[in-house]
Amino acid sequence: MSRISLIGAPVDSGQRRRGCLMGPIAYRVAGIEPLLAELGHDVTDLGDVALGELPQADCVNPTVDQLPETLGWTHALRQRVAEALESGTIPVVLGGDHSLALGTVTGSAEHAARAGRPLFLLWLDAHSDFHTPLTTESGNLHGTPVAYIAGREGFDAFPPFPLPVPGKNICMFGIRSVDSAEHAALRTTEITVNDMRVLDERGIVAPLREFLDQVRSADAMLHVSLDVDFLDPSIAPAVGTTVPGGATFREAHLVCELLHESGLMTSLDLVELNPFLDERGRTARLMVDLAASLFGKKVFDRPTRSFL
Ligand code: 6HN
Ligand code: MN
Ligand code: MN
Ligand code: MN
Repeated sequence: MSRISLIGAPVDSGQRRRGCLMGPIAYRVAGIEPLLAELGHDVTDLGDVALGELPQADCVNPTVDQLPETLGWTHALRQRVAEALESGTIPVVLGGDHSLALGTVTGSAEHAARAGRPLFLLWLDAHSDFHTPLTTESGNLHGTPVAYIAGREGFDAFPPFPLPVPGKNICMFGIRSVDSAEHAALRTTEITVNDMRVLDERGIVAPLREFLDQVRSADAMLHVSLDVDFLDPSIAPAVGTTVPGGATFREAHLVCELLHESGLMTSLDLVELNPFLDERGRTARLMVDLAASLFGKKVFDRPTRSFL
């Protein structure tokens, strides 16, 4: 049994296509709270985080869009996630676009530093989100959180990241769209980039086990960030940045089931759902089902663990 805090994060400032602000409501309508409670968890919905007063902010790169809004969300979500962890619960953040991870992972890092434990990051996404505000071409800040978390330069407008996460603690799955500036920067790091080619060749189990073994032996906290576009657009159309060739229904569930069996996840983001682009709620429902898998839903209870 886990204690879970649902945190609504109607963040829409990290990109220019409106709609992600409806994400938290869609997850609630799709029944995330009763589904997790049915699995035996103690679930509290903390409601939506409000965007406080906006800071004054400017960036030398004029294409950067909605910087004050994103800074405001970063501040508010950092606090909320740190508080949820402090109170002994697992924060499950209902997004909102991926710029919200600038705040949620900061909150996790702050808590990990206080607890004296390392932080690991699992990034499930079509994109590497490794731009800085100086390298982004689109100006959309949802393409930047991993760079901030890893301590890259270029985030002068943001509060310094509490304790940058070393590249060897960061693992990406599902990657199939990386801009050239991101590619060049990623090559200088120890971040594990499991692109779709790796999944095609090795499957998802072996590389995920390698990563989780490291988390376990480091007695670390683990933040998981799940972007809708990790999934193939044929099963998850409700996202503004679809890329063909994504994870299948079973690959995605398997990742979630294995994560649950590991017992290692300490915080979770569900991001980039744009309900305005959905087909009769199917993407929202799939994301909620994946969250259920992450918290122990399975078809059949095996007498022995299949993974560990
Ligand atoms: N996401 N690399 C592209 C850009 O605009 O910087 C796409 C970013 C997608 C962001 O996956 O959350
Ligand atoms: Mn917007
Ligand atoms: Mn993303
Ligand atoms: Mn993405």
